[in-house]
Amino acid sequence: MLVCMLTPSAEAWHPPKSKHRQSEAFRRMSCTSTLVCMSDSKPHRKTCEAIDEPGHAHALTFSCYKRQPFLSRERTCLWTIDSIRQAADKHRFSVWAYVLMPEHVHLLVKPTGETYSTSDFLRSIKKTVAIHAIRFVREHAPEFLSRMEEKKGDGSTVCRFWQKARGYDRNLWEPRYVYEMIDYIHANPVRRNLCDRPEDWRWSSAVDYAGIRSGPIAIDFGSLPIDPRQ
Ligand code: NI
Repeated sequence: MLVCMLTPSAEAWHPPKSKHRQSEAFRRMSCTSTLVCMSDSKPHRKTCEAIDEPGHAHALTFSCYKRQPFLSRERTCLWTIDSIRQAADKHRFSVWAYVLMPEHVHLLVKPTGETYSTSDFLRSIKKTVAIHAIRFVREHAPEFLSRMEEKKGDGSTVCRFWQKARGYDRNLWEPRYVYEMIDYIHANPVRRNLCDRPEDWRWSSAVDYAGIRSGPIAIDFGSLPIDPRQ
């Protein structure tokens, strides 16, 4: 089904072929490489193109420019949270799970419409955060600007908050894999020893799932499939 080569550990995230009648869109689906963020010690530098297929959820991963920890500041996390909320609203995506790590973001979303564009949704998130961040740095921390600058071939420079590559996008449609992905997303900060329990991380939907409180992004539990493991 997928053109990309998979490591054994990555295979776990790909739903079995036999369960899904492949559409033409899926046969055309290609991954430019193999990323699965099984280990956060490795950069998320690879990209994968998925298909905007009705009824599918999308697991998205995108990174800060040159994988720098731009999301280690509260203000950038708040901009990103706000931007995800607005983009979800505008592009009609339900948010199922998320985590903001210091240098990357994992997001599991489910489009609510029959037609949708994950690219437009993602672009909308990234653009808003980048505008805020670059404006802030120019005004308040110009010494930081060089870390965001990319030199172009013609000698000009552009400022980047996000890695230029679109990031990673995986289609998910089987409940079992949806819930494995949710657990995987929430476990990110624990694997990195940033906290003891997933729900201790401020920038994550783990608190919503633990029933502790509502986190900063509303999780659309109503649209989630039933957890087959229960
Ligand atoms: Ni990760």
